[in-house]
Amino acid sequence: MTELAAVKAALKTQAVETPSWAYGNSGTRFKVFAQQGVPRTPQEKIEDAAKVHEFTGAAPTVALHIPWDRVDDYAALARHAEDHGVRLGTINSNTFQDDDYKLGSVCHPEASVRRKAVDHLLECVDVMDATGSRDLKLWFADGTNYPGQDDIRARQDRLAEALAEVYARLGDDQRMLLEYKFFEPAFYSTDVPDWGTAYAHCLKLGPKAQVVVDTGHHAPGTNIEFIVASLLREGKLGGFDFNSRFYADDDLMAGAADPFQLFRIMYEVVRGGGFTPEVAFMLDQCHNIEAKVPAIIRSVMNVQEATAKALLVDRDALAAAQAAGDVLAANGVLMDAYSTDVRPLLAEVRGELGLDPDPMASYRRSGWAEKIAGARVGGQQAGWGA
Ligand code: AOS
Ligand code: ZN
Ligand code: ZN
Repeated sequence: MTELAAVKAALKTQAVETPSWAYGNSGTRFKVFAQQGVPRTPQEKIEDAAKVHEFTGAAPTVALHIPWDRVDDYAALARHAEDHGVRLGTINSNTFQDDDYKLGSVCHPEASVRRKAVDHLLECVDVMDATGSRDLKLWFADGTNYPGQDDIRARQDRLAEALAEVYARLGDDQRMLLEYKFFEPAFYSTDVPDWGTAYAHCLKLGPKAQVVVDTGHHAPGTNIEFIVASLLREGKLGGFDFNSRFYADDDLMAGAADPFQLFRIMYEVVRGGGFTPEVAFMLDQCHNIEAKVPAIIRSVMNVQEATAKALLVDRDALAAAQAAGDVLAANGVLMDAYSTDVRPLLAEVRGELGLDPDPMASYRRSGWAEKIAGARVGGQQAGWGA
């Protein structure tokens, strides 16, 4: 196989999971702008996700969020997905949208609230059993707003206890992905603020516990690719929540704010052997002012472009320059790959997969946007920004 053939073959295997909540209305605490044609049910969110897959060929699964996507029959929902050419993916839990969680969920000082939170997480594993999902994604809004508000260390003990109970409930082929975020909604201390904390908990729990890196959850200037390299080295990178940020947890389209950063991350993924199904590539975004389905198509394409560039890095030339201590040559090798226009290559890959080379244009031509605008009245809010 030529090198280019190997790059194309790898690109054909790429799978980016899209989040059900990205299809719903969303906004900030200032305003949620309703859009026409927004899904009213989990089934309709899946139908939109299926469109993203139909035109990109690279988004075969859709993540669910419980309770936003709660249904009576999850097996039937999984069949609905399959009927539309996609599968249900990661199950996202919610221990942040209930009055009981004002002081936290699994880290709450009161045992009864912790019990309620853990029961919800266990319910999420029941859902996974029914949907056939592999991963449970855990993001905790837990933390404190004021110094002295609660015992930081005791909260870690409560967290460890809760995680251990959920871990014990996982089936042989199931995993838990622990997500970290440095602040928000808590403003003084967050109980899982960084990859070190997530890693320490996952290490203690065992191989079915893995860290998930949400690209928007770091302080400005953080070298995210270093975190990715380190987690991969330790066998603890479970996946990504891709999105872009300019300021905080902006949840803009992946690759929109800083495509160079996305490339550097994908390079470390490729370099570290992480371009495998063991690492879940997910989007975690909200499209507040732009049309949702095409924004998600664009995001998938942005991830594909960063991946293609990462795969094109001449690793031998890079290693040689690095070994020779040739700083500028090494940097040049990386920049050559980043500066390559990979759009023709991806168009070719799509053509070989029997897809239209231009997903955005083919989506526009499909008439789906007009169809859903006419058929769906009273679309659902994603759950954010209420
Ligand atoms: C919150 O900031 C996180 O990024 C999450 O991954 C969250 O769990 C997701 O947006 C769905 O609840
Ligand atoms: Zn996230
Ligand atoms: Zn987030």
